[in-house]
Amino acid sequence: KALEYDLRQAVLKDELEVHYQPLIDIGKRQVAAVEALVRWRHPARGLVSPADFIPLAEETGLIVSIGEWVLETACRQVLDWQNLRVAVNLSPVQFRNRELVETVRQVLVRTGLAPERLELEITESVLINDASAALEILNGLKNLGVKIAMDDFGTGYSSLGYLNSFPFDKIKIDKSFIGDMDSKDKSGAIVKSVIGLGQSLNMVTTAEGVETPEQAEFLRQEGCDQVQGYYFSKPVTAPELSTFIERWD
Ligand code: G
Ligand code: G
Ligand code: MN
Ligand code: NA
Repeated sequence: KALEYDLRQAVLKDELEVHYQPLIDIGKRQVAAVEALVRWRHPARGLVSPADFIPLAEETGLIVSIGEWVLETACRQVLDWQNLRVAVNLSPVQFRNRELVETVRQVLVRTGLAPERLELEITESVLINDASAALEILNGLKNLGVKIAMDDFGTGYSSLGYLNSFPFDKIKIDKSFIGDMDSKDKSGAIVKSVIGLGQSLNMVTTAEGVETPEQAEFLRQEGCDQVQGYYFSKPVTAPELSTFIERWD
């Protein structure tokens, strides 16, 4: 309860921040996009991880206003970074809200961001409950011109039917597979086949949780399009990301 009160205040008191993690295009050796990841700078607790407050925000419905704030902040911020795209995570709770498509449309209008520079990341849990409602919303978002990414691919049920039935532009291979590649032969084989799957379906493939040069090299050889992880950069503040981009060029 105390945390719930604090979280309501956090929105009003401007205690939330968006951090950004680069996604590197392996072929072009360029920063292609950034993923927006919310943080809470709590006056007493310090920097609170979203893993510790997103569930509460979802239970209380606060995620709808927090999510809209993250979306608008990230869309505005990425205007500073020439032609980079920005990826924003959507909660299943936001997806249950019929207003989502209109909210995204309005944020694009208010910020003036070109729709194709916005990528919305969803997990398959969004699709499980009511697939036809989810499809309608996804099609609505696609009609705005934004891109849709399947996040954490390989966890959950990972029904291949989802890739068939929903208009995904990108598959993000879950970091657990990348982390296990060194120790488990099977993980390398799985990563390889998901990259192949993405290629055959004309979807961009991104590997998350890349922490070593060996992992990055394996992914390059296998034709993965983008890599993201601590090996390149952890999620950082907007000014830090500007520095990262300058150094990269
Ligand atoms: O950034 P970090 O590694 O701590 O993220 C932890 C979890 O919180 C991840 O699953 C991530 O997708 C989620 N998360 C981070 N930012 C947001 C956000 O703005 N909205 C939603 N719904 N989830 C987020
Ligand atoms: O669930 P989602 O994929 O949106 O969340 C991304 C999460 O992964 C965030 O919590 C982010 O901080 C974390 N992350 C980003 N890069 C790495 C990495 O290289 N290794 C690990 N272990 N976590 C990472
Ligand atoms: Mn994500
Ligand atoms: Na993920």
